Amino acid sequence: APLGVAVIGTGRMGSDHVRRIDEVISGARVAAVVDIDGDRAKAAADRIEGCTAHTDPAAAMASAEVDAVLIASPGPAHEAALLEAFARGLPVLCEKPLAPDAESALRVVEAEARLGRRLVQVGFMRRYDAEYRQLKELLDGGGIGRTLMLHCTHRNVATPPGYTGPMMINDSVVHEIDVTRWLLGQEITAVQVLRPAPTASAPAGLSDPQLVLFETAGGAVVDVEIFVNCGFGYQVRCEAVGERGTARIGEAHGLSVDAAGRWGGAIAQDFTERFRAAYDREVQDWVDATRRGYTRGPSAWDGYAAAAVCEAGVRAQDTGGRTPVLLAERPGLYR
Ligand code: ISE
Repeated sequence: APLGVAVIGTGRMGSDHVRRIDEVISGARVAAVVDIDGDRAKAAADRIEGCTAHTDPAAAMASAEVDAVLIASPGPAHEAALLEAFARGLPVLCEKPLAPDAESALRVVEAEARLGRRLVQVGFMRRYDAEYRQLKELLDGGGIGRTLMLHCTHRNVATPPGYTGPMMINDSVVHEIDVTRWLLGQEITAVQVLRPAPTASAPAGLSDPQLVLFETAGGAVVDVEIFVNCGFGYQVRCEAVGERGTARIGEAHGLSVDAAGRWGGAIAQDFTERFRAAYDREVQDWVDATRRGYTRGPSAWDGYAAAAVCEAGVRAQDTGGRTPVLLAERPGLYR
């Protein structure tokens, strides 16, 4: 029988995942949807045969039709939903952030460690992007020698109303935090943030762009340009500089047209477009592993470590200083 998934939260990511499970993924079906807005939950459920609508995550998880949970509600609601899923032994794909701060993320890690087995995969979907996987394979295979530096670019077209400086770290740079830890296999030990005079396109009070610097346990240095009102497109790039060469991703532009005396192509406008295939692969891989009875991919520890680096990053934005990252001890489950 297909895996019955409860999708919690029917906002931008949640409704995209409902569509994905319904139309793209094999071996799973949307058995329940949850939203604090009952009308919105019902509207989503009505489009899918045999899908029930709920306003309370616990009620959805209690359904006999539900075998696994996809959490796509706002970050502050994640911890309670995760602990409920643990209590029922239900596997979870949890959108980032695992939890909004390091302290609550560590509580989730400790709760899962007490269970003694992994139930959580965190939604760091770049690990499923074809280009990032190629880069990881190259670095792991020693193709360019030891990695000395990463140069990363992360640009968004524009920010929605209410967007704040800390969100540049917590919502956006968090992906480079995960990518750095994953590509290098090293923890991030310190963060600094430099702020050029802001673009006139940024809303008043938002210091945009920023240059975020990481140091890693193995002595690598990583720079991240985060520019969330660049105006022209969604761009994510990464160049690894090794002892014997360099490697770049994020420059593939698909269709290129030469006409009327010009060459060029289109730039993606947002992450659902740029990372569509990565999201598909991520959710399919979660479904496949879950049906076979195990959990793999980015772990709760990865979610916690990212939250700890984000906290240091937000402090570094405020102080302008070099801010060390202090991590708790890694439980044996994640070694
Ligand atoms: C958004 O929350 C994401 O997760 C995207 O992947 C990221 O690129 C974007 O900057 C964030 O706002």
